[in-house]
Amino acid sequence: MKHLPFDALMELESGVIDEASQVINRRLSDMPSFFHDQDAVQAQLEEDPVLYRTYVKQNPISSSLWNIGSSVIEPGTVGNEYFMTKGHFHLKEEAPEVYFTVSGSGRLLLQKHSGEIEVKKMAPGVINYIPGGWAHRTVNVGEKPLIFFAVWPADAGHNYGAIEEMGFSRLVVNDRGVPKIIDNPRYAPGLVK
Ligand code: PAN
Ligand code: ZN
Repeated sequence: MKHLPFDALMELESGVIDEASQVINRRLSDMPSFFHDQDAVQAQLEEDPVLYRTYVKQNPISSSLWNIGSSVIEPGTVGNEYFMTKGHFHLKEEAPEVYFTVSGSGRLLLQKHSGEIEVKKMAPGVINYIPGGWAHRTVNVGEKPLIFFAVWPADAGHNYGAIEEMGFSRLVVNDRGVPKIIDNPRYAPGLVK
C-alpha cells in the first residue's frame, strides 16, 4: 500500500474543504425520524431546511489510513430540539475519531451499546477524542454554524441503523434560549445490538 503526502485547505469561516472528494448535504427530509417532536417535523418538512453539510477529503493519489473532513451544522431547532447530526457507531467498532471545533457552540453526545452516555462541550479550540465503541452525534446549541474538523480511520465505516432504531438516551433542547439535556422518552435500548 502506497502512502503519499497530500494537503487540503479548510476555509475557517465557512468550514468548506476545497476539492473535497465527497460533500454530504443532510436536510430534514433525510432524517425525519431522528427528531422527537413529529408534529414539528411535519410542520417544517415543507421548508425542508439543510441541517448540516459534511466535506470529506480522501487522499487523491494513493490510499491512506485516515480520512479527513469537516462538518457544518446550521443553527436552528426542530420543535425545541436543536439541529443535529444523525449520529452513528463506526462499522469497525474499535475505530476512534478526533474532532476539533473551529467555531460555534455545540454538544457532543457519546453513547455505548451498554447505554453509558457522556455529553461533551464543543467550542472553538476544543479537541474531542471519541474512543472506539462510542456512537457520536453533534448538536449545534448556538446561533451561528457549528464548524468542526474531524479525522478518522479510512476503513471505519458508518452504522446509522443502530442509532436510528434506539436513539440516544438524552436530547439536547432549547429551553427559553438555554441548552438543556433531557431524557429521551423514545429511547429504546436493546432493540439493536
Ligand atoms: C463525521 C460525521 C459528520 C456527519 O465526519 O460523519 O459529522 O454526521 P453523521 O455521519 O452522523 O451524519 C464522523 O463522525 N465521521 O466518522
Ligand atoms: Zn464518526
